[in-house]
Amino acid sequence: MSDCIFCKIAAKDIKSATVYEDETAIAFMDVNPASPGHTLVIPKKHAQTISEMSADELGNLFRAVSKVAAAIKKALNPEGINILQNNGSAAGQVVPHVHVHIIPRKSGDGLLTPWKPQPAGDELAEIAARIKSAL
Ligand code: DGP
Repeated sequence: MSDCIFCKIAAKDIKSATVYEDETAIAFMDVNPASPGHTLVIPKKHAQTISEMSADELGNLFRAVSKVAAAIKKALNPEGINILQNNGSAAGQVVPHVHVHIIPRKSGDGLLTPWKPQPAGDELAEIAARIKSAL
C-alpha cells in the first residue's frame, strides 16, 4: 500500500534500524520503545489485521518473531519478554499494518498492566460455546 508507513519501511523507502529480514518478514526497532530493545516484526505483504492473513502467512510471521525474540534474549538477557499484537483501534492498534511487538521486560518496570483480572461471570460457558461453534 503506497501510503502505509510500514510498507515503506519494508520497501526500504523509509529508514529503520532493521535487525532481521527474510522473504516474507522484516524486524526493526520501534521508534518509540516501551523498553530498550522493543522490536517490531511485520509481514512484508500488507495486511491491516491478522484476519486478512492466511495461516501460512501467520506461520511465517511468527517464525520470524521466534527468531528475533531468541536473539533479544541472547543479546539483552531480559528477565521476561512480552509478545503483543494489536488488531483494530479499539485494541490499541495505531499503525494499520500488522505488527508484532517484542518487548523486553524486567521486574517492577511497571509496563503493560492493561486489565484488572476479575473472576469470570455466568456468561463464560456461553461465550466458550459460541467460539467453539465458530471454529
Ligand atoms: P501499535 O500501537 O500496536 O499500532 O504500535 C505502533 C508502533 O509503531 C508504536 O510502538 C510506534 C511504532 N512506529 C510508528 N511509526 C514508526 C516508524 O516510522 N518507525 C518505527 N521504527 N516505528 C514506528
